[in-house]
Amino acid sequence: MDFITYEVEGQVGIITINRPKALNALNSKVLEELDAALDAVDQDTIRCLILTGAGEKSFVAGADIGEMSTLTKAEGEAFGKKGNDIFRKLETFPLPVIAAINGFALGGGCELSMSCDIRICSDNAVFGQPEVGLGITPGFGGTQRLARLVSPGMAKQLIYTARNIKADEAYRIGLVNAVYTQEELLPAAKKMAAGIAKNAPIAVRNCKKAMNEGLQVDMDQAIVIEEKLFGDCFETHDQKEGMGAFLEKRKEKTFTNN
Ligand code: DAK
Repeated sequence: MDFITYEVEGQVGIITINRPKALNALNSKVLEELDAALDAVDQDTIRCLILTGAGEKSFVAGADIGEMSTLTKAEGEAFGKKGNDIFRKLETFPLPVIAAINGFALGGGCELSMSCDIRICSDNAVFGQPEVGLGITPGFGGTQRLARLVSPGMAKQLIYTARNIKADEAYRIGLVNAVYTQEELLPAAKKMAAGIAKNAPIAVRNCKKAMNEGLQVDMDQAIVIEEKLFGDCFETHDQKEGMGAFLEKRKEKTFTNN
């Protein structure tokens, strides 16, 4: 791959968007490679993914403006679908995904981070949806995910004004969970990922599914989704191991993803 690197450290997979000369902007090739990288993740052994950008300046500075500038209506729709399909794949991916946002997260970059489960960032991170200044709407789910993650009023303010915000404001409005220095960011992401990876993987996966699906429906339906996924855990080895370890006062647990 030219623009994506994938490394495995223990049970954690690290996907890096690696196009630093263009501040990791998303062109079609980057999107296709990200799609292929997700397909290649070994879901039997990997328990958590980290998504980050190469270099010290940018996570992803948006969709590639050069590539987009000449699109026709039909091509624009096709480009939007390509991105949306991949972002949705990430959002519904059976493993938790932590976005380690190491700089600019603008437009499609902010939208990419919002397709991840958890966002943490470096203190030089900058977030924004600058699309209306370019004559377009956010096209990779920004109007939908930002309004769900922060308050609808705050999402509308950020999107209508196209104003960028810094890490501290992103933290204050709940867009990111924590802010670190550049040096601390990846180690913090890896530590969080390791904390997730030690837990029962099917239970973690079911929690992601329950929260993702439950947030789309009313509480009566949501609680049924949770009940079903809760019940499913009782067919797993890992439920027996987790509860067995507690009852036997054992510290070591061997979760097998079964
Ligand atoms: N696209 C392409 N190239 C980019 C880029 C981008 N988004 N952002 C930066 N680059 C390139 C620059 O052109 C420059 O390349 P060279 O000139 O060196 O060849 C290189 O990266 C370094 O950038 P700068 O020289 O500008 O660096 P600065 O530090 O001065 O400024 C900056 C950094 C991030 C403030 C600035 O680069 C900037 O404002 N970039 C654009 C940010 C932006 O507006 N991003 C949002 C793009 S809109 C859709 C689906 C999705 C979308 C739209 C439609 N459909 C449904 C069809 C998504 C839209 C977006 O993401």
